[in-house]
Amino acid sequence: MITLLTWAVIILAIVAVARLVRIYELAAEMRGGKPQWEVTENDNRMNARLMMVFCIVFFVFCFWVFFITKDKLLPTAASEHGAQTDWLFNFNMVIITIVALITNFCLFYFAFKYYKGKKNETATFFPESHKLELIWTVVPGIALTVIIFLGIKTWNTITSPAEGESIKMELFAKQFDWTARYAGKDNILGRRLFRLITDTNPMGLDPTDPAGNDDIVVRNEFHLPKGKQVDFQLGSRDVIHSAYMPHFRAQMNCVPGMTTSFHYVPTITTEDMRKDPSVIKNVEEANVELAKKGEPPFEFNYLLLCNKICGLSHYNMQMNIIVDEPEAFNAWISKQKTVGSSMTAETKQNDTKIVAENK
Ligand SMILES: [Cu+2]
Repeated sequence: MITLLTWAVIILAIVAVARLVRIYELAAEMRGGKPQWEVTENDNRMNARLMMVFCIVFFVFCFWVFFITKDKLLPTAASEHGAQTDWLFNFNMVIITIVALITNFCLFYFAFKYYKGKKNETATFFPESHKLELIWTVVPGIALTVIIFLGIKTWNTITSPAEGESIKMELFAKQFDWTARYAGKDNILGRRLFRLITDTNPMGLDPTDPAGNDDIVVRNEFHLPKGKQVDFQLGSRDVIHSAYMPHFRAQMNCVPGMTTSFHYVPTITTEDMRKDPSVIKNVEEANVELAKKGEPPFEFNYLLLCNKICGLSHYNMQMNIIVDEPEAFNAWISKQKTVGSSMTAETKQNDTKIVAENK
């Protein structure tokens, strides 16, 4: 409420000043001063100087905003390719910043420098210059080619099928939660059939597929081993969702009726990431706010989020990811129940019947 009142006062003050200036102008004209539409040398000089003032204030403002918000950007990349995409992002930002500084400075500086028109002097007539056109075509052309080439090269390595040894797993989306499934000992994910989806078999896993027996289904959180390639297969039960794992710089759509994929190598364990200065700072800040509200403090966790607005509880669609050292990961996964051992006999029987009917 106070802020609303403050804004109202500021806006009214601006309006009042504008009206006062107008009254002053009209009064000056009535006293026989210069007509208000006449632009004098003084007016031009004033505007030229204001151009330079605006240019400097604008630049300072941009750098200040960047400086105060840089900690709010994503923390250190926690995957191998994440370091590459971050490098690309920074490379692009440096080029953009340099070009923006030069072009915007020129824009304001020339308005400042040439505010004074000289009598009997006309502007140079400059209809065409092939040299100039060649420069402004070739230079941005080369810059864009370099940027696009580096971008495509990185994109292709990230999105190409996983090569070599990898842990296969599936991230399955539905309104409004995630389920993670590991391919188990055989490293082959069992079949899913949408006709089998029921309350007791929410993913529609096919009990007649032997590859699915050793699969492991987990909810709430899933673990990943550090330094091992993880090959994700992504699916959706209802609408388009998007699996977004910001710390690993990974995002891929989950589309009903088709399978998409993404693979990456986690490089920092959850434990080590909690010691990262940028993470510590943000967690401390957040905990100060939580303490004010009397809520318990929280600890950093990697997240799987949904990044497609998929319905009412979209905002709540998240799952924690724990990156462990490989030994700890193996110990954790060996304790999880397989699909074969957790599916009830009744579900198995019903689903086997449905599969047979639909053959
Ligand atoms: Cu979603």
